[in-house]
Amino acid sequence: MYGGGTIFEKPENKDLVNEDPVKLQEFEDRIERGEKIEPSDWMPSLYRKQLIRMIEQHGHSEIIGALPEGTWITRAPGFRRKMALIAKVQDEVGHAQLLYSAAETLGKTREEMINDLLSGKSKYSNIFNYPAFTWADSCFISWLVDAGAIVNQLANARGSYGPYCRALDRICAEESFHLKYGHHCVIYMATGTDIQRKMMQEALNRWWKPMMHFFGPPDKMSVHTELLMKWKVKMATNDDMRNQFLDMYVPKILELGLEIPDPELRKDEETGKWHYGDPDWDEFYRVIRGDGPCNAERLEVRRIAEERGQWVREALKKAETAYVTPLA
Ligand code: FAQ
Repeated sequence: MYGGGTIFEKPENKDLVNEDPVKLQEFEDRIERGEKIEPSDWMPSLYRKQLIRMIEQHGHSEIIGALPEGTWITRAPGFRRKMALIAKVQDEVGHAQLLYSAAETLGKTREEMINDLLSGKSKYSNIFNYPAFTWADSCFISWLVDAGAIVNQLANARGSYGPYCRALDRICAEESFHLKYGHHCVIYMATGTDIQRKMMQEALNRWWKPMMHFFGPPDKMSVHTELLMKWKVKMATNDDMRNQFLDMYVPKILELGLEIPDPELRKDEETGKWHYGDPDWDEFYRVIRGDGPCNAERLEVRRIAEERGQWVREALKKAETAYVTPLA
């Protein structure tokens, strides 16, 4: 399914060998000084390539991420929950627009990005390939998946590429509302009837492993981290972000009387690091290669949306041309 070519190999640094060493040094000095790199600035082609990969994947994740929650709009329990969920799903799609625009500044067109998503060449977050069976699954996503996204995005918003950082600032502001909404939904379920509590616990059991995968493979298996951290595209390693998430959210989950489905989970107070059971990394790799429970369905829904929206894009193009054509 995945056709990305260099999957899971260290990115070849041959591009760097061909770069002008003086320009490369100036670029790295600017990053070291904490300056932002802007689209018209000189940058090594590998920096451009890596940013496109990461921002594009992030954009796809937002748009595909709207799907599992989106299926709950018609079934949300009550009008207020329905309105909030509609607004949240709209926000996620809006985040994709911001991210695609940021990636476009690096030279890849939106059409190319969408084509690469639909062909399976580009990735999107593992977690959105799991089904949202019950309302509690939707509550889990709104609280804890958004929480994970915020940990990652707050860190990377301090990174080096101006357009990505500015998009992340805006996204984080909106995500913090999602987090409050999601937390409220989970509190309501976890402090509700026996059936509601059971539903919430079952959702937590289903989503915990994909949530551990969400931050990426363990540092020792990560292929891009070293270079991306050097160039301040990533501002924390995968393990550090996972650890930060556990630090912040394990107490909040336990406070609600929910059980985390990992008997090995414990914090080493000396190192400040969490120890957790193997979340089955083989499953992670299978899912991101296209073989998860909902990969085919997610891409098919996107393909249909693309097909049905074609006439709108064509009409917009025609309207644009009509507008600039001088009257006879
Ligand atoms: N899923 O060397 P690393 C959201 C791939 S937004 C799929 O460690 P890297 C909002 C990785 O691409 C969620 N693939 O990679 C929302 C690479 O393969 P490649 C998305 C993954 O880039 C909430 C290979 O594994 N957020 O949720 C994943 O240094 C609620 C090796 O991995 C972002 O995209 C994964 N989880 O670190 C929406 C943030 N992890 O490309 C709706 C920006 C790794 O060589 C509802 N991205 N892979 O073929 C990042 O921060 C980084 O790209 C990481 C991965 C941390 C995700």
